[in-house]
Amino acid sequence: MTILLYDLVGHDAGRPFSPHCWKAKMALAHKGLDAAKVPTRFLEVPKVEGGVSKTVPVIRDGDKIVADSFAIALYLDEAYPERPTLFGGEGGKAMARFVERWSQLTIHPYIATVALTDLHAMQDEPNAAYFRESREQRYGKRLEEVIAGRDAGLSAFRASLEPLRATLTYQPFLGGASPLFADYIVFGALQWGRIASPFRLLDDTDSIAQWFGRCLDLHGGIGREVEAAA
Ligand SMILES: N[C@@H](CCC(=O)N[C@@H](CS)C(=O)NCC(=O)O)C(=O)O
Repeated sequence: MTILLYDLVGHDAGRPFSPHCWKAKMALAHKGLDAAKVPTRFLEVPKVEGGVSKTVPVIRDGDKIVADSFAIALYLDEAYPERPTLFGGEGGKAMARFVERWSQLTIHPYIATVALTDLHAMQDEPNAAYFRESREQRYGKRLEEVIAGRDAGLSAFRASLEPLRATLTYQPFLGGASPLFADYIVFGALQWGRIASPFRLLDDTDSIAQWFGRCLDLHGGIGREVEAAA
């Protein structure tokens, strides 16, 4: 039976933007599993599969429902052990958790501040109102005030990626010679920025931009099915 993936979209269902949903999509593709995407708007998230989660991604695989991108990757590796591994074993799972925390705590906050108004503009009216209210409550200021610091923060952001840049001098992927879920974690964050906002997070000559290009090419180039924001 085809796996269902609830995938966050705005008014254009052809431009799914969520970093965590991208992680899940890359994980499914890595395992060679077909998934039917269910376009889901912010206000629909609490109703997914009878309200199993406050967030997407959520997948349904037969009777099994799994929420949270990391839990989905763990589930897929356990349920489909004969297919290519996402973690390369127990140690790989533990280290992917470090990459997930690093991405969440170091990469996500800056991309969120860059893309907030663009993400708002991607929503239809009721979802835009929800997005503005929930995010302005979270940040304690207007979206426009949050993004005002993005130019000033760019060089610090690029410098904060040095651990990734330095790692890529040893190996083409975080997973080594080929990608693992750790790559998709960071990919998801940068793909979110690429789809939501024309703001240039990376210089083209940056080795991270080259690694990101390699990730966009993976699995038949699924990452390129959605064009970069212009
Ligand atoms: N730890 C979760 C985070 C998922 C998450 O934050 N999803 C966001 C979209 S990127 C969401 O569904 N937000 C719902 C909302 O803001 O109402 C994961 O990795 O799946």
